[in-house]
Amino acid sequence: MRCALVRPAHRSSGYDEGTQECLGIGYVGAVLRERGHEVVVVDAEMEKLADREAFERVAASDPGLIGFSVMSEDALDSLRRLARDLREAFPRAHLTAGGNLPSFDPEWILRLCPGIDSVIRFEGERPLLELAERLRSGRDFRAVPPAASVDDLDALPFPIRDTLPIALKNGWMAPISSSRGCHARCSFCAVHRFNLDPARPWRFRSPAGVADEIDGLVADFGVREVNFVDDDFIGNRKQGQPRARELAAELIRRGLKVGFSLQCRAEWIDRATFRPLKAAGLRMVFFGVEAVDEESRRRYGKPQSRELVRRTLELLDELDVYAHVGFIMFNPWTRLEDVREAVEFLRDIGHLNIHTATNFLQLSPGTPLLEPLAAGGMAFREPHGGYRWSFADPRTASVKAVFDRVLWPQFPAWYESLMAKWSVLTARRSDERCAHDLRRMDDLVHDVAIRTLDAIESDPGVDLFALVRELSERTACAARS
Ligand code: B12
Ligand code: SF4
Repeated sequence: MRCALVRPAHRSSGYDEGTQECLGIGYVGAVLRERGHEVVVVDAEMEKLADREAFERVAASDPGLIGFSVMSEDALDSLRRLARDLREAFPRAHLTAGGNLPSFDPEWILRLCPGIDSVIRFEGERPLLELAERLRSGRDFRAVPPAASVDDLDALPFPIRDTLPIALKNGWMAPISSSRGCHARCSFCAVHRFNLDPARPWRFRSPAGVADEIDGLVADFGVREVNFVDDDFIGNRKQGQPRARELAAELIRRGLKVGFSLQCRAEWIDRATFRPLKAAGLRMVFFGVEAVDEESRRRYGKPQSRELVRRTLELLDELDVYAHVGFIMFNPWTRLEDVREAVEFLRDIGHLNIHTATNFLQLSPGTPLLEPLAAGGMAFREPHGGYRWSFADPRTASVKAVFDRVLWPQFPAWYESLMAKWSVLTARRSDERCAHDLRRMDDLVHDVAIRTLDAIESDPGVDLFALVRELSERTACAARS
């Protein structure tokens, strides 16, 4: 069967020029190809294709099965248009959609895109293959068995890498997935619900299999850096830390001089595991801090202590591994004192920046916190499909509005310096200039945050337009100097 796998273009967030490869398509495409189906990949997001161009690329492959990969509602406008036009041009083709959003909200996708025949929920390898086989042999597609998590990740073929050359040319690292799922149950994250095997919330590949895949990426594409997209690369102490150490040893044994980045929970970051990872090429670690005040930590289901955060950062610093932290500054119940406490803590650990200062709770379908908020009338679906929520305290809404208006215009410059610092880091030389620019912008964030909090705390009725104007002028001045 001729299959086209398509990532629709996303609504632009203004700074995400280009994007890394879509591994979801890579994995489902690999199982189709392995069983003799022809697969064409059209990544309209990565190639910045207009809908018409994406349509023409898909149409040129004369597909019998079209599968859309949809991560978030940002893809919905383009998905809707493509599905409509392809339905009209290929009335006999089967159109399906998979990925995070269709997995958690299949009815919404089917309602919004009447041209789509089916939705494949959760891990798509087995059901998409079954669908293609059924279509090829003229059997009823509705009898595809329900979704289940892949039990043996080592048995899956390596993802197809049709778009990797473009991603590498655009400066992206090769993504690689070495595990799926996570043991934790953070209420702002849907990963644990995407996993359908309660007995094994975190499934992992063997170190040898991962090293083989990296070996292939080096040999076939000249890859020098990979980004592990695992939600929690380490996963647990009993199996996950030894696995990480074995992988490090294997990469060193094979002489694979590949730099890599990963994300994991702070509680798994210890010297015994991270020293060997560093020796094997680890350059950057992302971990979530998310909140410091008691109430938010309780609501997020992420009770890690400040001591753990500090210890983790100290260790990464000692190992010369770049640390990147996630933080959710605003949620519906955030109080002014929580913002102040967070700003000072982040400043103290050196991670107060435009992103950590402005980031807010994002309610994707499947996220546990969405349910009580929607039921309590505090979260609403917007016409484009995303969710918006409201603050319990209007003063916090004012603080966020000021942060957004004053700090967001600086985001592109900050992001550019961050990326420059990151590429400088990966190239293993230090660049004082990037570091200086970033420090200066971080100081600016602190200044804006404290002035905003002081102004709104002392007078909740303060003229916000005047405050934004004053802070924007100061910020623009400081940014120019
Ligand atoms: C890399 C990544 C990105 C990349 C995009 C790369 C891409 N499209 O693949 C970037 C950085 C751009 C990104 C952005 C965002 N991301 Co993101 N991202 C990830 C991450 C870390 C890895 C994705 C991945 O490669 N996984 C490995 C592959 C194998 O799994 P998969 O993509 O789920 O694919 C499987 C199934 O979904 C399905 N499938 C996928 N495509 C298809 C297609 C068909 C036809 C079929 C049948 C099946 C199918 O089968 C695949 C194989 O089993 C995940 C976390 C994770 N580990 O999955 C978060 C994650 C998917 N992202 C998330 C979010 C929230 C976002 C953002 C909204 C964040 C933001 N606020 O900006 C944006 C939205 C992007 C957009 N504009 O739409 C959430 C989704 C929440 C949810 N509802 O489940 C996740 C789960 C992170 C998290 N812990 O919360 N992201
Ligand atoms: S936020 Fe991270 S640690 Fe928490 S459930 Fe999601 S993947 Fe796991």
